[in-house]
Amino acid sequence: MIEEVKVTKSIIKNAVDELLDNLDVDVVICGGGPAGLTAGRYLAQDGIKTVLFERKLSVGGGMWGGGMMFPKIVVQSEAKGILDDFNISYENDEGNLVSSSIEAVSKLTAGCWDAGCKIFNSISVEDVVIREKSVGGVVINWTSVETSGLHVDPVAVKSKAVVEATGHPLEVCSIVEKKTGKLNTTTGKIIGEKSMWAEKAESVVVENTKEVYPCLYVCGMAANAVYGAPRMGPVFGGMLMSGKKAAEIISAELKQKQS
Ligand code: 48H
Repeated sequence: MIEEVKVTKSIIKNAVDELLDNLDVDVVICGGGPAGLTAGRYLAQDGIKTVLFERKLSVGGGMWGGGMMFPKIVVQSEAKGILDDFNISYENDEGNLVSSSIEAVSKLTAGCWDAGCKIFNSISVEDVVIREKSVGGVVINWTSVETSGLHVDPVAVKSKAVVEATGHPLEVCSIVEKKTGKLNTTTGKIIGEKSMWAEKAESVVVENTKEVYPCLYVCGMAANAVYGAPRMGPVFGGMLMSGKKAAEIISAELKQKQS
């Protein structure tokens, strides 16, 4: 029998239990765009306890809209293995792979979830936890608190590593730059995203995927923005490969620390 208060209790109890289970984890991913979702899948698949916080109701970031709202994305052939891992279909169009942005977001999300990465939506990362000279977690609040401008203190989540995957605004790096004054860039500061040059942007995004501050790893569009590289328009292979690389370096780092 469906009884309203029972429904209410089921929802609140299960949601709170899930959040409580994910307050002390191996990795926190900030942002559920293509890079964050890809990182989440490969980390969780490797047995690493991973949680992803997404500001909006829906994950997927800038992928839903394809290019100028034509719901197609281009993925270069180097990233074909990742499309295959997520069972995302594609057409080969003059050497580039073309997929539906709707199918791609849905399957990246399902792949991330099925691998065991916990995804929490409507939660914004508004700060980081700092221990000595490294990042030790994130500070979160409901997005609705942020958007309504309420003065409500946030809460903290502990993790061994944090992934900055907030895309163009690189919110986590901005906070760390402001509060610690030193990132692992040539200037110690955010260098800033450059104008479009797809070929160059895609060739450097994987290289720019690295530890930008102790225990803080940057991937996706944020990686090019922090290291002063160009944007690439609706080409998404670099986002997928960057997310995968972030997972690989963090996984190797955590295993080394454990041994
Ligand atoms: C929680 C947050 C916060 C926060 C933001 O923008 P995204 O899609 O980022 P990527 O790097 O996975 O992919 C970039 C790609 O979509 C893109 O924009 C490209 C390729 N542009 C090229 C061009 O030339 O323009 O996703 C970031 C996600 C979003 O869903 C945000 O809502 C979320 O992060 N987010 N989540 N806490 N503080 N800030």
